[in-house]
Amino acid sequence: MSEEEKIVQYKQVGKNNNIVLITFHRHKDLNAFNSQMLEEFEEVLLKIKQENDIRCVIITSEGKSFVAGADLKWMSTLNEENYNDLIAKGQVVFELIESLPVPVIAAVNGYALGGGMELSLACDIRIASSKAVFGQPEVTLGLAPGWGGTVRLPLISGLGVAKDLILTGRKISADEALKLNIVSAVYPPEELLDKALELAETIASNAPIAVREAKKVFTSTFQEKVKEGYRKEQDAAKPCFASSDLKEGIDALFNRRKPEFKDN
Ligand code: DAK
Repeated sequence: MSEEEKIVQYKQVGKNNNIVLITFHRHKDLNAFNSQMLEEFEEVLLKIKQENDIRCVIITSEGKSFVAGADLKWMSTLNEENYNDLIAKGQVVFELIESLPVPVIAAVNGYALGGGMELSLACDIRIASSKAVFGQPEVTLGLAPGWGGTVRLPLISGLGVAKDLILTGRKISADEALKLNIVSAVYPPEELLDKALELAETIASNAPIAVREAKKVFTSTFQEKVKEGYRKEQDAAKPCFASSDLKEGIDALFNRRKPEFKDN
């Protein structure tokens, strides 16, 4: 497959060519994560991990969606026997972001829902377009978050806000995400990428050893908490994948109707 055909594309940018810009190209499905996208993303992150000259990474997408979560068409093919393939891969890839030696900025251009919001939470810094929409709508589909949302969101926004967002499944605007400390700044859509680059250049101009060591302290301090949260999310997934409510939730979403959950 040529580079242009890939879902996850990347290039080196910036004054000294030492910033990596990763963009997702699965517009037709609003950049929802399927297994190919997760594989490609992992491959790119592993390449970056081995590079010594990179100083910062930016993750973004074009269009109206950053990442609309896990691919629900793919998810609806899973059950309590094989759901672990999905959960494990997403967890591993998002942990890889935290284990990169350089800072990662999420430039959230549009929908960041479910796994898409969790991706942004795994990044070191989040900035957003004024058109971005955040949310952890898993419970509205019959699921509990599975890619670190229950552990990273409370660390970032505080437990009360995390419980509000995860238990209601409500979507919030970029401005509300700013008020809730989920993002550091909100910009007009046409300025987002330039602002992300500006931020990346600031980081790239700082002492590389000091930046790497600072990030390493954050990662190692919270690593055990994240791993423990991941294990608990895996346990929480089992009854959800065994339930008929999950099928109902996904079917209702695709058919644009209200789900009728039966608690089984
Ligand atoms: N998966 C697959 N396709 C999706 C998608 C998704 N998450 N989101 C959107 N699409 C597709 C739509 O089906 C539609 O495809 P076509 O019908 O054109 O073929 C196309 O993208 C455009 O979507 P819409 O027509 O719906 O566009 P609208 O502008 O009307 O609405 C929307 C945009 C983002 C509000 C809406 O598409 C939407 O609500 N999408 C679902 C978003 C969502 O609920 N995301 C969270 C997914 S849950 C776990 C592991 C992982 C996870 C959880 C647990 N363990 C195993 C425990 C992760 C969970 C999630 O991420």
